[in-house]
Amino acid sequence: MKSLKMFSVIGVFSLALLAGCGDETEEETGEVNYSEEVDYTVTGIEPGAGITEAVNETLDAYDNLDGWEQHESSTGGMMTELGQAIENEEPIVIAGWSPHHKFIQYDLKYLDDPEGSMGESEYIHTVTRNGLEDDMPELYQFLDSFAWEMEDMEQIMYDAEESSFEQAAESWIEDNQDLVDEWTAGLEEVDGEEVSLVSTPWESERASSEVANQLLSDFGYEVEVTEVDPAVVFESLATDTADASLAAWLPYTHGHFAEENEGDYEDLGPHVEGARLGIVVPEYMDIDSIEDLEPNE
Ligand code: PBE
Repeated sequence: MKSLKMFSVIGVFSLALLAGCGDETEEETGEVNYSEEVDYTVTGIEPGAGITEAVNETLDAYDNLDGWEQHESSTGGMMTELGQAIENEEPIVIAGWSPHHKFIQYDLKYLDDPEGSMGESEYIHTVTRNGLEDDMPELYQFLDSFAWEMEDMEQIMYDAEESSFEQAAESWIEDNQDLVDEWTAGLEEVDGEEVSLVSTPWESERASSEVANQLLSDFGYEVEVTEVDPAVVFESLATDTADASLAAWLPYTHGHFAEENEGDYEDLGPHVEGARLGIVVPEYMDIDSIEDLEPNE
């Protein structure tokens, strides 16, 4: 299908050349140059995010992205620009990831990434400081059991848009009592034992931390959730300034922070699979691959 379309495009183009009218403008031929329209810019998010670095690597990895830049701002800023572009049906190229409610809100697609520079399958891992298993075995057991699906996280993120993470997590817990009972099976009531969870400011991590916070608080733990940059998540565990985190995107997004701190923290494995980073565009844009973008020459 795709190659047929290619042939006909080349066919029309060479006919046009033969007829001596090869200097038609893009508008006359009905072809749009999305790359020019987006000003050769990927709309990115916070400078400290793993995805920001992945986008920079992507700009280096593809020859056709010569002259492109990433506009770093914030997740809120990116979402505002995305919303405006979609309202006006204009092209936009963003740093995108799942799970995130933008995929429920809008029709978006990941561009193919033949160089794999945005990583492949990602998992969100539970990580702890060394020694937590000995110090707080029940808490460790709970963290080790904590595992769910992308849809669970997306549900909370989506509901939180209309209410708050507190309320969204509370109703998710109510609706998923069986699963939650499995996680908390080994927990005994404690009297204000302190737990310090370290997290990042993105919605997926707000969802997971809030669920853990509410469940542990119900058992009498005094939970503190601190939101920091991904680099600091790993540092806090390695220096024993935090007990645990549900915010480690691996193997790619936070891979180098994990490497830098190897041996100084413990990885309990993924609590969710199916996460992903990518270069994302609205469905209405007629391109499928990062390679369909054009250099700024
Ligand atoms: N994210 C969401 C984060 C992790 C969670 C993909 C924007 C990042 O570090 O890139």
